[in-house]
Amino acid sequence: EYGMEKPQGYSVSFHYNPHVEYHHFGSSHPMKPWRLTLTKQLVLAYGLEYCMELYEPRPATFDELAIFHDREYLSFLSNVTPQNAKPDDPAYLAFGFGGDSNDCPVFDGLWNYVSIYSGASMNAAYNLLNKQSDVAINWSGGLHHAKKNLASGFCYINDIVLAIQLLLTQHQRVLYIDIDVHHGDGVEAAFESTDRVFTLSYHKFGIDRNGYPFFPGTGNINEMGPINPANPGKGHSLNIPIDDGIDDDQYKWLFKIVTGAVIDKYNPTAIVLQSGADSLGGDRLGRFNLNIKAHGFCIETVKNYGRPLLLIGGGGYTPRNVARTWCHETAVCVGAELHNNLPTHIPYIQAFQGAENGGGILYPDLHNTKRHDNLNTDGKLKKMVEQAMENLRYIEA
Ligand code: TV1
Ligand code: CA
Ligand code: ZN
Repeated sequence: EYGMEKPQGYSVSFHYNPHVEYHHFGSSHPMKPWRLTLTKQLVLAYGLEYCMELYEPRPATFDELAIFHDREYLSFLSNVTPQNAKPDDPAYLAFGFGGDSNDCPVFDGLWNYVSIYSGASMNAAYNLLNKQSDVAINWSGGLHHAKKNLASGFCYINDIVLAIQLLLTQHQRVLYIDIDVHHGDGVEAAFESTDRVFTLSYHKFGIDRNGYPFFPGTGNINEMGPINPANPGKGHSLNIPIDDGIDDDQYKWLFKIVTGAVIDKYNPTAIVLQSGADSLGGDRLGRFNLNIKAHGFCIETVKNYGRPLLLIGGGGYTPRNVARTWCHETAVCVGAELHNNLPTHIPYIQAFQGAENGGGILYPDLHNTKRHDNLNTDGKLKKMVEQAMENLRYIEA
């Protein structure tokens, strides 16, 4: 509604099945699918649906998910319910369900939930393949920890791997970029034996005061894929480990220089960007101090390379700020600037109002050094960038 212009010949598609919203991991679980309801409400309130093509994708089928996942794992996942689950069944724990952390609970409609978010990522990938859009968005996806036979870190099906596999049918080199605060280990592992996918993850890395590593504990700067010289995937992963409290300027500098170097050297023909919103300041699980526009800067930077782009969600545990960020990033994709005052006629407006909820504006200040002191010095970050550049010696387009 305010100054939105769609650049000629440039198209954005939005892939969303609203049934994903009605699933619950359990009341105390930090993953809240209704953050997608909030996101959708903001996107609609700003009129962004008029600036892009909307799709309501069908759920993915068992056979479609089996392109990546083991059938035994999928059989278990498709049959398990809160009623029939046996938490002492060895298969239950071996497939990653329940356990002490209960990161991956069995809840009502689990199979429906995973097929919906996966179907949306696959539908988005097909849209890029058919050249129906230049940027395809699925905020319900981005579940980067799932392995072919293992649920991990709130992720059951790896929709990112499935989407990349589709892109590989036409693209020789696909770049995967992950700005979720957690390491994108599942995607990295899935493509460790190929040089046709390069994975780049920015994340918090380190041991906490309680002695536990920040989840999943992998992704140090020296982890760059297999070291066996016979493996073509050698050197085709780059990990950027970051400490607590990184600020906007540091992150933007780091992202621009490292991502730019990877795109220049690897020269991908398609890019998949996981935009986990748990890297924002004030996230319930995250440790960074980023503001919404710094997070969005990463999307804009990648978009400006003009390659087919699949933009997907991921983590994000302070729902009102997840919604703000993904609404802003949808606007970045269509080239719109949004009014800072939120439209007041929208459902769930209370979730954004009051000083503690961001004062009814789209861009509240999330930089909150009281929660996470900045342990990243410019000197340390500079050294890390030097090391990252050194790691890129394996790739030459
Ligand atoms: C049930 C109820 C589960 C409350 C899990 C936070 C909960 C967490 C819960 C939680 C929680 C994690 C670990 C511990 C490894 C385990 C979507 C040593 C308040 C992409 C996944 C983080 C992040 C998993 C997913 C992590 C993503 N943190 N309350 N669990 N064991 N698990 O640390 O990357 O964002 O926290
Ligand atoms: Ca990451
Ligand atoms: Zn995360």
